[in-house]
Amino acid sequence: MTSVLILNGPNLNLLGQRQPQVYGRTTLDEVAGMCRTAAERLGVDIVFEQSNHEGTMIDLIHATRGRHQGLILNAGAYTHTSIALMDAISSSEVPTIELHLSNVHAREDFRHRSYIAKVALGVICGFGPRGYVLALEAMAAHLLEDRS
Ligand code: CA2
Repeated sequence: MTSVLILNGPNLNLLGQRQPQVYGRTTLDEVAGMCRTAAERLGVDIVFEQSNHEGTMIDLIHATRGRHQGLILNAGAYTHTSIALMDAISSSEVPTIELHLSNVHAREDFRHRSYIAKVALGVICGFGPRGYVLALEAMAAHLLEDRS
């Protein structure tokens, strides 16, 4: 079955526990549950991961080769800084959707730059946890449906 890796970056393990005014009250475990329900409906397998470490994220992206057909990536603050993550996505050639809970374009200037967007199929931001489901729907459509 088509498999999608959903990878979350630094500090996202704190989701629902701190700064609810910015990131809401839904925990990352609850987001994972929403993704599992959506994946079942869409007919794709998912693996849901989180790491606070750039190198671990790079290893997980390298390991998509032969295992996962798509990557949904909320790289957290590494989005705005990491050429290394950008290079990992390019070298793995895995179709990638960049995802953010918040609307990064309505926030500080330093969040407007994304190295991930340069190598992504597309970007979804500003829809909170629902963005994960939207990203899965977009990825399933890209991988499973006629793209003409
Ligand atoms: O909006 C997003 O999803 C972000 O990727 C979240 C990152 C931020 O650096 C990006 O600019 C946008 C921050 C993740 C921090 O997550 C926390 C969650 C709850 C409490 C504290 C931090």
